[in-house]
Amino acid sequence: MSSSRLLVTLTLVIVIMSISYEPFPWMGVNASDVPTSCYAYCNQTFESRHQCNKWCEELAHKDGYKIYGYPSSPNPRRVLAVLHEKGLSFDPITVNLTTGDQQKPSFLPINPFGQVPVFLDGHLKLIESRAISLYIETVHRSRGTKLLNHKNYKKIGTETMWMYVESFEFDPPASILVWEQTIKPMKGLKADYKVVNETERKLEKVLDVYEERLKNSSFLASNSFTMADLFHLPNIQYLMNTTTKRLFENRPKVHSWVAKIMARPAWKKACDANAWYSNKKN
Ligand SMILES: N[C@@H](CCC(=O)N[C@@H](CS)C(=O)NCC(=O)O)C(=O)O
Ligand SMILES: *[C@@H]1O[C@H](CO)[C@@H](O)[C@H](O)[C@H]1NC(C)=O
Ligand SMILES: *[C@@H]1O[C@H](CO)[C@@H](O)[C@H](O)[C@H]1NC(C)=O
Ligand SMILES: *[C@@H]1O[C@H](CO)[C@@H](O)[C@H](O)[C@H]1NC(C)=O
Ligand SMILES: *[C@@H]1O[C@H](CO)[C@@H](O)[C@H](O)[C@H]1NC(C)=O
Ligand SMILES: *[C@@H]1O[C@H](CO)[C@@H](O)[C@H](O)[C@H]1NC(C)=O
Ligand SMILES: *[C@@H]1O[C@H](CO)[C@@H](O)[C@H](O)[C@H]1NC(C)=O
Repeated sequence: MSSSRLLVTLTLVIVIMSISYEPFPWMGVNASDVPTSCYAYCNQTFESRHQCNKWCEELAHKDGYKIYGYPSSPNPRRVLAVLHEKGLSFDPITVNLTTGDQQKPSFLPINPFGQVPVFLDGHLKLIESRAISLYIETVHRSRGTKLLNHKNYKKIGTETMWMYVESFEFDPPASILVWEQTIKPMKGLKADYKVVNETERKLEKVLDVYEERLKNSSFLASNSFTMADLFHLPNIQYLMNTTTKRLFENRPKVHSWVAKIMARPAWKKACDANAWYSNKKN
């Protein structure tokens, strides 16, 4: 077969495929699985594919994001902070954690771990606040605050490293301290000060590392605010209302970092219960 005949045949195949099949038959993509605001997603996956962009246009903002959460609970706030940084709306679905709604048979099929947040984007369901945050940032990379680098491998490496430091070094002691000093008293239980004392020693070791790092860098992963900083906010917000606050204040660089990240308007909105209830669509 000559190369020009091959070209004609190939073109014909492509034309027939694109008129007789659903968009993206090669990917097995279900139209209802495409993210709400799918332009960025589309461009990332199918660079400059006219068909995809057209399709996105029809779907964009057809469905809103839905988030199961509870206004005062720390982990959903991580996702809310990302949504507000990106300027995205969402439909809040309140799961009353004080009455144990997260363990009810109606909620367990939604998240068998019995926890919030749960995030819905059409047919896509995600749990784990950090995974949800990364999904939103990836889909909406060119919208609102740029929370991660998506191009430079070394920057991606450094940002990923600090996100994991938060998850595996900072969060374990910080969430124990929040549990003992904030959640337990709310449930009418007494804090165990032996545990608080031991756990504070662990947190101090982490904050010493942060203090050194922040001598060289305005924020943990770079000189601008990133997802790595944002991930810390839910625990820090609560710890600043306990005696553990002094561990942050005793370290000047950590102290000013905390002040900067807590002052972000998106974070204030994430902590505002009224914003939770009034966020139905922009
Ligand atoms: N690793 C999960 C943790 C989720 C989590 O612990 N959520 C808390 C609220 S902040 C919860 O639902 N607690 C209810 C329970 O465990 O009964 C995430 O980051 O999303
Ligand atoms: C595609 O979406 C429809 C709802 O529009 C759903 O019923 C169907 O199960 C989905 N198919 C796949 C393969 O996910
Ligand atoms: C995606 O591509 C279209 C067409 O090239 C462009 O108009 C649009 O701004 C792009 N969107 C994003 C989020 O980059
Ligand atoms: C959760 O339920 C309790 C007890 O019924 C109620 O007092 C509280 O206001 C509810 N919280 C929210 C956020 O709806
Ligand atoms: C915490 O532990 C240290 C050493 O283990 C001890 O010296 C200190 O008194 C304890 N503080 C409290 C408040 O229990
Ligand atoms: C801070 O920068 C100095 C000079 O560039 C370097 O020697 C040091 O290792 C850096 N410290 C950290 C914690 O990155
Ligand atoms: C701070 O803690 C006190 C009691 O320890 C509590 O009454 C108050 O509501 C808390 N404030 C916030 C903003 O959580």
